[in-house]
Amino acid sequence: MNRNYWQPGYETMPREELRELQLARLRDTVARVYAKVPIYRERMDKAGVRPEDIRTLDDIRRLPFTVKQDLRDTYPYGMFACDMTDVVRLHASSGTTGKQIVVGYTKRDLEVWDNLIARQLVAAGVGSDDFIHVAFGYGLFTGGFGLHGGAQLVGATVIPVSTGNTARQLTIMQDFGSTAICATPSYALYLAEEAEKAGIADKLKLRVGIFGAEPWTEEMRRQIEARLHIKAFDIYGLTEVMGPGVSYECSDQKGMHVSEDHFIIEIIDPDTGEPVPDGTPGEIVFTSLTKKAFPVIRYRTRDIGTVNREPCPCGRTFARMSKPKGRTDDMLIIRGVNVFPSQIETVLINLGYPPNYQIIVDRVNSLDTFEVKVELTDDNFDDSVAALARKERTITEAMRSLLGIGPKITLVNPRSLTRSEGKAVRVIDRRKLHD
Ligand code: DLL
Repeated sequence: MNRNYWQPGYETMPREELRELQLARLRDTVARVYAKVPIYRERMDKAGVRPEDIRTLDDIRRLPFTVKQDLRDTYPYGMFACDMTDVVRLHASSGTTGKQIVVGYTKRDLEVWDNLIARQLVAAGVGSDDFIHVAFGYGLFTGGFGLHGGAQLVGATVIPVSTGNTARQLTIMQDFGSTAICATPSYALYLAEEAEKAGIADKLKLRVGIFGAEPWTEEMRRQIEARLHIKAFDIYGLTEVMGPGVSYECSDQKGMHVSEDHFIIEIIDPDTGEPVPDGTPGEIVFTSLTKKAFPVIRYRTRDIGTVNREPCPCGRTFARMSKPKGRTDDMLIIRGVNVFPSQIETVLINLGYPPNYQIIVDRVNSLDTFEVKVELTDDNFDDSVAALARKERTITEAMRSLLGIGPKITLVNPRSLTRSEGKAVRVIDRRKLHD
């Protein structure tokens, strides 16, 4: 058996068969949510669609969308589709605004979840010989426990470190011989920085990293790979849909395979809700096909990406989604120009700066101000005032040519911006305070 598949029967299933499986599972899910979840039944009644109207996969478009607000409005258990006695685990997403949302899993849901995580670990070449250092947060966040279950299932030795206490993480990595690390990319980079400072970056046994939970660029991937001496893989997921485990990279690394036997992916125009052609960017929408406790129908993720259904050299038949470029709600509109933090990251890394930055947007006399704080490295930190000013101008101009708008650049001391142990906070938008 090819070591890089966990469940070859599903991962390489001919697409025609896969579509049949999806349709059967979709019909089952729609019938269940119609019977058990009032908000789905009311929405479907209003749209004039009944479960038996779902006869082909295209009929999914007749179903109403679900959005995060629906989860908030039904907080905590209003969208659960099974008896609470069958729910064996809860997770939650804190979110930066508003009430948190709660999701749940039955025993069977957890088994599926473990298998989906196992798929992505195995696709990254991780196996039973590995020592997997799980530095995603354990707790209500899905990252820690999600990776944990899958890592155990493949028979690896799991090191459930969770986040925090970076010095201790490095000691554990060295002493326990961690070979694979799972973390947010920003935390991985922080670990790399601290490992370099302690002079142990090239003494670690790490060989592979599995990263996700926040947007990161290809440039960031190269940095992490070079500094931790590993190969880095991208994984994607969200609490509402499952947590990690929704899509994963194979060794070809040209997009993330969506586990389509468990989820249907659609890409829509966020303004009209209409589907866009494959390859065209739009909002990613997921429908779960097997979840029992917390199924979701046409959940609008607010992540922006594309889908590619061309065959992949790895043999998997699952469609691939692009790295999400960012969320519709992460996109900044500054003086009428759309700016994604990932674009800032690309420019900085290409110019040789570390990907630690902070974007500060404000409004002064009704005009947007746009500042980016950029960290110097130890190598260039002693430069003269004139040299620093030149550097700031160079960065401003590089950003202006990419974005059409040039931020004020402020160079700050090496390692002076706050590091995050989970998801990095890149943007401070003070305009909200004036609204
Ligand atoms: O971040 C689940 C997760 C944990 C995924 C560990 C991967 C690894 P939430 O906290 O609900 O769940 O955040 C979900 O994070 O809608 C995306 O905007 C973003 N995100 C997750 N993975 C990626 C990725 C977890 N690989 C939100 N690239 C999603 C870009 C990602 N963005």
